[in-house]
Amino acid sequence: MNLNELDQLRHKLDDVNLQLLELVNLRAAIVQQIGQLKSKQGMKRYDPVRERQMLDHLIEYNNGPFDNSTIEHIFKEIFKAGLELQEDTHRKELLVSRKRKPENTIIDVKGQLVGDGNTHLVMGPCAVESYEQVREVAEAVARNGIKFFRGGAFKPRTSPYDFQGLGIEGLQIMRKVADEFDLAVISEIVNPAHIETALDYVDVIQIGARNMQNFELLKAAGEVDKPVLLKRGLSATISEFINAAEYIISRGNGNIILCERGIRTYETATRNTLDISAVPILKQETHLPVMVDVTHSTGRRDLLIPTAKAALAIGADGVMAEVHPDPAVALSDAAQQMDIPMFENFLQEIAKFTTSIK
Ligand SMILES: [Mn+2]
Repeated sequence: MNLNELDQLRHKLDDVNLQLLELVNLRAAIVQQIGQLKSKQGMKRYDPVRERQMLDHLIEYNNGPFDNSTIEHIFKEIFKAGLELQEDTHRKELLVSRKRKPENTIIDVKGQLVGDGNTHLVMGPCAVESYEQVREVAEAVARNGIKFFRGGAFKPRTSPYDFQGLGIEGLQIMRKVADEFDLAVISEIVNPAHIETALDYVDVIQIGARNMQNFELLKAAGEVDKPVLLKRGLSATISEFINAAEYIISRGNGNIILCERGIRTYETATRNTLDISAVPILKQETHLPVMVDVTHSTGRRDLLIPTAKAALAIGADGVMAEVHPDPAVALSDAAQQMDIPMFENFLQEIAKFTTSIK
């Protein structure tokens, strides 16, 4: 083959490519017309029987050199691209995505604007154990100008024999104490049937890591008009996390705060591995505020200050941590809760990294 012959063949190939391009786009235009007709008639767009017929027809006329399975593969890709073209472009973009809503979502919780660019701290005990225990922490939280008060009444624990929380009574204690100090209550709800009841007691419904894909719970939280703090699942990818939030917003409730709380990796030095880069990714991909739970992501008191600094430096809207009057006797997470002097030191240490804490 001389060079001239190669050039000629290449020219031929270029021409064929252009013909294919034209034909593929012609096919796409016809597919779009079919899609419009089908949607007018309320018919489903994907028709596997029709697709099978088209493939059989092609194979019948296939004279090679491609074998039938290759032809089938190539045309399946063309069919798929056509089907994707018919899909509503809006439906492909999630309601929580920045593409759908470029501006930040700001959530008003008793006058506190989460997502407004200021730092919001969420502090309180792991679990509600008694009125006195909760009150002691609330007093310290309020004294330090913090407005968000956390405390678990329902505790989904790894072992069924561990303390499971005080339930509704725990929510009642949280509300009573929060009202005394003018705090906003964040507490976890684990059962869709409890969402309605919780509205009387909490200002923010927390959905915990273990329930991130409890779809019935997500839907129930989506149907009420109450902000939701959604924690990332233990082994959830960022995409799964975002889709969990989509379950809530798709039911009408767009007041969602995302909370990175560490993921399970092979590392054992910390209880979980804090995925710090999840914060800017979530801020870029969604319009929702993002917080970081430094207690559960590390499981270590000595790491609370540096991880909180990192969270704020990387752009988190808030930090969550656990405070107990006497962590040594706490009924849950004894090893990682701060006592009150430690908590006050924590606030001083991170002060440089916070914008006005309100
Ligand atoms: Mn805890």
